[in-house]
Amino acid sequence: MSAIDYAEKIPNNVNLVGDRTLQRALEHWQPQFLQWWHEMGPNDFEGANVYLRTAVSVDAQGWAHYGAIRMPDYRWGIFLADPVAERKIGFGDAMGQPAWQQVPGEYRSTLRRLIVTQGDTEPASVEQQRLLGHTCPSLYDLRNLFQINVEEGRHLWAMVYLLHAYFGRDGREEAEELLARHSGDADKPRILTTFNEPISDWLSLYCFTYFTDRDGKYQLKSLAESAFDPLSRTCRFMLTEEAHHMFVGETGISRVVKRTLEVMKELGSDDPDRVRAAGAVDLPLLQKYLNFWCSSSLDLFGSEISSNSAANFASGLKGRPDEGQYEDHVLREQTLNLVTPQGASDVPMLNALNEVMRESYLKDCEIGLKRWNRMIERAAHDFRLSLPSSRFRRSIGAWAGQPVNPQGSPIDKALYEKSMPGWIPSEADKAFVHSLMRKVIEPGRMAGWIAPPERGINNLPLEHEYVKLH
Ligand code: BYC
Repeated sequence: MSAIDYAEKIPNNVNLVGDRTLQRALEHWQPQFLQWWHEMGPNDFEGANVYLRTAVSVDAQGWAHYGAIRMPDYRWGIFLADPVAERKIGFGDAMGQPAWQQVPGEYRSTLRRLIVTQGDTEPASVEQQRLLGHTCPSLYDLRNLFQINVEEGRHLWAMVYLLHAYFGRDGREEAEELLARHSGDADKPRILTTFNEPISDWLSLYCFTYFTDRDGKYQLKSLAESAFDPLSRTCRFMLTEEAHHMFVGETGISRVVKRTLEVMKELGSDDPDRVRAAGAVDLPLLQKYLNFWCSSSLDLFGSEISSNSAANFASGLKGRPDEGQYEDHVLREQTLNLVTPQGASDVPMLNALNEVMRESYLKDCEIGLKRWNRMIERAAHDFRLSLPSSRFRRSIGAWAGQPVNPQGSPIDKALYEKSMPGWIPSEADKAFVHSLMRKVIEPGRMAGWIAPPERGINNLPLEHEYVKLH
């Protein structure tokens, strides 16, 4: 028999070998995935040997297995966190009942849609980042980019497994569509707006991994609470990998701030023009990038008032991140006071859950801001970085299209439009940032606009050749 042994080829802990139909379905999809990776992934680096961590099992020994490999040989596997014995539904109207091992018929299309929306973001981000390798600030950063890319590919596998295993023919069709939509494509774009924005420079990459991957953390945490147990287990394992992506964002921005402060010290000036002339990112420019990616990512939580979020919670499909921290898991009696452009009103809590999640997300985002501001303060500068208001530059929800400044105050529409190039990167700002993006590939060296990281990967020295290009 010439049948491929998928138990060998696709590392998994879902007993693929015991389900021939599923095996065949994935056998059909795998070459399409590899073709997509070849066309839409970081394809100019297919011959490079990259020091990557690969998950070969879900336990502490196996989930971060390091070695130098070519990216097309990465072993994209299917891993679910270990089952929790006799797991019960932890929220909503069916609270306390056994978690579902199969999809209940009445929730089939909603659940499929949630999985497809989540799945769509994963290949989208790889597409967004596909050309960044050509302008890497160091081999260390290049390796981190590729680590993120292969793991987003694995997260796509995670969602495709669910579609194939639990949604029959519809699921298989959706899995094909996940490879047919493309980031920024005029005819077949990705589902969520942020994933159609170009990421054409590394400052954007650090902001994206800081803000957008953090949205991923919140969405995955809320899906990890799901009554649909296979989804819960998949998301729990994905979260272990997600942490590194946010680390790249947070440390990336820290290193930019550090380098800028060094340049300001050398110059004895905080004049943005002089900082730029010296080849660094002035702090007001960094603020604009934060404004752009934070406001875009805030849209990913959906509308402030959402009947979808109410239905998803009540039926047990999607909970709140870390549901266990709350006392009331049913929320039929609670309200939340929400301010919209129409004024303040009490909204049933179930309908306000997107906003609840957005608020806790923003608190999490503040942590990095505090760290960066402490660095600026220690260097004796008055400038402070800040998060834009959640009303600023929104495209989804109650504040969509409202002229509001980054501090959250409604302003005149003409003034709003005139001020926008001062709040988010203008064409000139982007051109300047692009001018800084020059490939640095000597082991241990860094581009002039970013400080070195504090340590290398997996206890290796910074000078290690993390990507062998030839
Ligand atoms: N852009 O009731 P509403 C990640 C649509 S990131 C375009 O307000 P709901 C990652 C919405 O679909 C995490 N459309 O919102 C990060 C709906 O359409 P229908 C991704 C949008 O449904 C970095 C309508 O507007 N995870 O993992 O409560 C790298 C009204 O919706 C947007 C998920 O998305 C938007 N921004 O919540 C790699 C989790 N927002 O139904 C990966 C799964 C809303 O009226 N998805 N719409 O036609 C969900 O939980 C929900 O779909 C959403 C929206 C949170 C996205």
